[in-house]
Amino acid sequence: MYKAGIITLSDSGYQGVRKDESGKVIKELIQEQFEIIRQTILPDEKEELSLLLIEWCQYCDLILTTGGTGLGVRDITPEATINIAEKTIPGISEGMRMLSIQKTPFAMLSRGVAVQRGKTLIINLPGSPKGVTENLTYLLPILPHSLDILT
Ligand code: MTE
Ligand code: CU1
Repeated sequence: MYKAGIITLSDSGYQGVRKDESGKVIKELIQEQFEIIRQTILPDEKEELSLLLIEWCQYCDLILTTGGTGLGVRDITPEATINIAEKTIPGISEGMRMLSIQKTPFAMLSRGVAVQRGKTLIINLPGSPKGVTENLTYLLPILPHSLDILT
């Protein structure tokens, strides 16, 4: 089984004023196919996320983030991810937006990226539980082959 890490980016989730529904949804959706070895909530801080991604890339084959992909001043997930990336994989994020735009035009506002660092695949999902479910269900079938190529 490939090893996965899940990171929720949310200032309010980090402070404990909001429940982390999206992180929970990711866990439920992937736990049969992946061994989840790390799961946490971070505030929307670029440097903090970049450092954690670098660390987790040593242990995880797949890292999924949720939240912080929009246009808010505090939304820094794509930038923090690109900062530590070796390659970007535009097709994954293009596919996610293509799918999501058919459900809501607001999907145009998600700036999430998918990248490779070492043998790890990192994918930014939007913050809402609905967005997570829609995108991850669509993505799941291509993940095993993507990871086979990386490792
Ligand atoms: N994608 C899907 N599939 N479903 C959604 O409801 N919401 C959008 C978008 N992507 C949405 C979606 C909205 S409203 C925003 S603002 C962006 O994701 C960014 O969300 P985030 O900042 O929480 O990551
Ligand atoms: Cu929005």
